Amino acid sequence: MTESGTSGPSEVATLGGGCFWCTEAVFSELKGVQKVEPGYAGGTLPNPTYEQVCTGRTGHAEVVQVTFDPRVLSYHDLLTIFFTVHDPTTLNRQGADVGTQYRSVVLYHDDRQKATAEEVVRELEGEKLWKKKFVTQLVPFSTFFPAEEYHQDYFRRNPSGGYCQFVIAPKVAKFRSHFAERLKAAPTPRA
Ligand code: MHO
Repeated sequence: MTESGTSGPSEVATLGGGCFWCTEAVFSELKGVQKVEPGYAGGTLPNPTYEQVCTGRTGHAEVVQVTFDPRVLSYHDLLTIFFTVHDPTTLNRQGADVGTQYRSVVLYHDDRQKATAEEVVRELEGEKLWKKKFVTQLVPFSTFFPAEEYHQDYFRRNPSGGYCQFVIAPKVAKFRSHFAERLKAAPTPRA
C-alpha cells in the first residue's frame, strides 16, 4: 500500500514476531519509520479483542503495522531487522509466549514484498543467523485490526512492568547494539 504526501510515498509492512509490545518498541526507534501500530491480522474473526486473540482461537496473530519511508529504510532491511529481533525458528512460540497468536508471520501487501520476504529468508538462512530453519509464515495481507488503546506505546508507558523489564528491554537493547547506525536521532535533551 502506498500513500502520497509532501514527504513522498510511504510503504506499509505488516509483521508478526510474537508479542506486539516488543516489535512496536523496536520499530518505533528505527530511522525511516513513520508510524507503528500494534494490532491483529491473519485470522477470521472481525474486530477481535485482545482477550479473544489471546485464546488462540481467532486465527489472528499479534502484529505491528509499520508505515515507513522506503527511501530511508527498504522493506528488505526492515525484514532483516525483524528477523534479528525475534526468533523466526520457533513454531507458534516466542520465548515464554506460546500460541498461534505469537507465530512468526509476514503479511505481504504485494508481489514485490512477497518476493523480498522470500529473498531475505533465503539470505538469513544461508548466513545461519539462527541455527534452525525459519518457520515464518508468508501470507497475503487482508485486514488489520488495531489493538486497544492501552496496547499503544506499551513499552514506553509501562517501563517498570515485569514483562517490559525482562522480555522487551533485552530485545530493544539487542536492536540498539546491532543496528546503532539505524536508530532515529535521540531527542535533544532540554536545557
Ligand atoms: N505473556 C505476556 C504477553 C503480552 S502480549 C501483548 C502477557 O500476557 O502479559 O501478548
